[in-house]
Amino acid sequence: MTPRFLYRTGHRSLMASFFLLLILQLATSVLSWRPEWSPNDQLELSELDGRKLFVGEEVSSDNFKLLHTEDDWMLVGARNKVHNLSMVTLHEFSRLEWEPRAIDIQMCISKQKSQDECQNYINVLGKKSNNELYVCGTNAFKPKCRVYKHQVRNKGMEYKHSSEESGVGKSPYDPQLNSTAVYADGKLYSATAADFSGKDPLILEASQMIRTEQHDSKWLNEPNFVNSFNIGDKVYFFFRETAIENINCGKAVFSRVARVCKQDMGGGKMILKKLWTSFFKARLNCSIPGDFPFYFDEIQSTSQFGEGNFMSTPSSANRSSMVYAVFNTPENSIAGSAVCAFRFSDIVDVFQGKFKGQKSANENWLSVPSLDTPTPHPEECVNDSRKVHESTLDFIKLHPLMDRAIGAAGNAPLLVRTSFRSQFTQITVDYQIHAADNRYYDVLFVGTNDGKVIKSINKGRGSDIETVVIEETKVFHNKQPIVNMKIFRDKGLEKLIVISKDNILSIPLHRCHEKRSCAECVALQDPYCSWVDDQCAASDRGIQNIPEGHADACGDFTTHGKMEVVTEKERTTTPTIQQTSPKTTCPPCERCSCSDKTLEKNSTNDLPNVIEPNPTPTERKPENEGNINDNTINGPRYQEFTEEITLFEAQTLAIAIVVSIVLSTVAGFLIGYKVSMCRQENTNNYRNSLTYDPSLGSLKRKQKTIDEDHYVNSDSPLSPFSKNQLNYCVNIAPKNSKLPNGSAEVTKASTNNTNKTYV
Ligand SMILES: *[C@@H]1O[C@H](CO)[C@@H](O)[C@H](O)[C@H]1NC(C)=O
Ligand SMILES: *[C@@H]1O[C@H](CO)[C@@H](O)[C@H](O)[C@H]1NC(C)=O
Ligand SMILES: *[C@@H]1O[C@H](CO)[C@@H](O)[C@H](O)[C@H]1NC(C)=O
Ligand SMILES: *[C@@H]1O[C@H](CO)[C@@H](O)[C@H](O)[C@H]1NC(C)=O
Ligand SMILES: *[C@@H]1O[C@H](CO)[C@@H](O)[C@H](O)[C@H]1NC(C)=O
Ligand SMILES: CC(=O)N[C@H]1CO[C@H](CO)[C@@H](O)[C@@H]1O
Repeated sequence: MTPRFLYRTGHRSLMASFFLLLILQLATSVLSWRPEWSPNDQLELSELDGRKLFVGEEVSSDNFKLLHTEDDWMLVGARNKVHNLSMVTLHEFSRLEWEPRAIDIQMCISKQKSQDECQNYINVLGKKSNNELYVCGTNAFKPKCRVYKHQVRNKGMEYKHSSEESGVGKSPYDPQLNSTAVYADGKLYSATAADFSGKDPLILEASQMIRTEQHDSKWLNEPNFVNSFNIGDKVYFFFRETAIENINCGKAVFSRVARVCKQDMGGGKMILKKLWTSFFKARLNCSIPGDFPFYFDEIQSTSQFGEGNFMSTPSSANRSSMVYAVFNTPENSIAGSAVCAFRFSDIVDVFQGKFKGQKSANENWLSVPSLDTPTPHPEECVNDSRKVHESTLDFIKLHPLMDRAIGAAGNAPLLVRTSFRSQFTQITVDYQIHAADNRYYDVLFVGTNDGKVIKSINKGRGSDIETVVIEETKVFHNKQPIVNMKIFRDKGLEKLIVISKDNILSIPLHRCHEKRSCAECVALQDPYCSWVDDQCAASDRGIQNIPEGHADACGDFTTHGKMEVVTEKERTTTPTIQQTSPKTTCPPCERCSCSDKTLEKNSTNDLPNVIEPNPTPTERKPENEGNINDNTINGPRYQEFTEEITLFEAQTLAIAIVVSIVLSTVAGFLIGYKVSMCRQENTNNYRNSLTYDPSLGSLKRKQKTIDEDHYVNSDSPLSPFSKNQLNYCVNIAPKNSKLPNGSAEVTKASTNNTNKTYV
């Protein structure tokens, strides 16, 4: 009522306040960092039904780590404990307790470690064939391993340990260190650091103590291990490390997958004695393609391997073994995260290919000609590695790195986010979900470092990737990073178990039933859901159209005369509230952050259910009259709307005109200002870089710069732009140059002048 009074008496003060408001809104929308895609649905924990919680210790950090899952239970390593939890209810079946001895804690504290660090964080667990558990922990910076038996004793379960041994090289000393281990065929394969300070990284087979070469940066160079897998006759390790092959062009971290043969016994008499003769690694290439690909170089985690396909497929035959991984950009560059998929066959292919090598210590790493590679190819696992010829062992010792990088399936990321607010930390994949549109989709669940889970698919049917972000769920409050995720499916139950350092929670895989109309149901583009029997349900039959997000068949269920009238009214009012964004698409300002706006506009076109502050109460109302809860939620919102309608109706036109004049003035000023800023800051050298068009999730090459110019420090050696050029200088260096002098000169040139590109 007050505003209406103001209209009549004081137009000036009203206009002034409008003016201020608009400037504020414009300024914030121009300056704020906008997400480049919007999920079809956004929700918070409080909205989720059927969730369960396990909190562990209340007072101290648990440092949860998912170690093993089987049937309906899982083993979670924690501070001085292993919890055996039900995956259905998250209640604790039993627990194993293992505290460090007081004297070990004292020793640890005397070495300047904190009370919290000087606990036993359990991080390795293998289930032996006789159901005994092999368990290792940091044990107050004095790693130890034990064998535990699990017994039923008067009413409760009990764990008893039968033996204890050193855990050096199996568990890290430091609970913060990123390490991984896999128990395969009765042997433990671990990737961690074998000393107090974390300076001696290794990959170890613990029964014969076969390890990687110590302090050899060619083998492992400041690695952060992420995951490990037992596949066939080999064990695979995923990690990131400082790239030795790039060192001439500046320090950079690359992502890798390495593999060793399970039956490796180390070399013969002298060379590679007690060391792997089958350790080879390759770079993982997760990048946005282009003349200067934009790399996401730092792997954070991987999913499990599964039979899948990065694109949707019409047949259950079109799948192969895959793994998905989450990558970040370096901390001191543009903040970005991406998800890439890798085919197992592509990984194997690269390991069967050429090696990278260095003619001498200061030269570039180049492809080793096949003629210089021993036969049979050293990649093959042999029955007795001690009998391998010495010259082959010499070659293996000097050439742990494969020449080619493993390309991502589809040659591009499946999901990208550039944001300072959050980055991806974890991923799990529900492989090949059969949707009601009769296609199969790999559904990705991506965890972030601010406690959210993003659910996404690639709806693309061919080689083009078309990302759909189905929903973004805030799972943990207070921004706890997600450290593990696991899909649990049993006896009709389906859920996603989400683990942070201090909490374990389960959420539904889908929330189809919350959509009340066919249109909403289809607009969600969720392969789990479809409109069947007059409701949105988890089903693979019924009405669904994932590529389009709307289905003509829905028409019969939604359109009613009365509703359309209200929808019309709503349409006329919402623009007066959000009118700033469509108007500031500012074509002259292509290079500045204004281009975000065009993107956003497109994304709203494509995804009908996006950025609607009020989820169209009008559509729902007639359909769920019986649902009291829903009406109470929607009621007040609906009323607000109608009030605004009457309030603005009288003077809408006049005000709209005034407002648009003011707006265009302000916008014009800001755009001009931005353009001038852009001109100043854009230097010539990244004019040809590539931008990602997130509205569609597809990749577009544009002859303009990435618009976040003020966040890029082109001088920084680690900024992605300069780095890409540096990579380029290495990769392009003459591969077949037979003159050693020639290649030495190129090396020099490339180190001296980083701006040169050899094209
Ligand atoms: C965990 O608890 C379940 C249910 O009681 C039990 O069947 C399973 O053997 C337990 N696992 C371990 C390793 O203790
Ligand atoms: C382990 O990985 C996390 C996430 O990638 C990182 O923030 C942390 O610094 C790493 N820890 C160490 C000791 O490098
Ligand atoms: C990585 O993949 C992209 C896209 O396929 C390609 O353009 C680029 O050359 C690759 N980089 C390396 C180092 O293989
Ligand atoms: C699907 O598989 C069939 C044979 O199984 C193959 O011919 C076809 O090319 C595959 N399609 C795709 C898109 O992978
Ligand atoms: C390795 O051993 C397996 C059985 O132990 C045998 O079948 C195979 O022929 C052996 N391979 C070689 C190259 O000796
Ligand atoms: C980049 C992009 O896809 N732009 C599209 C935005 O939407 C308009 C129509 O709404 C298309 O013409 C553009 O190609």
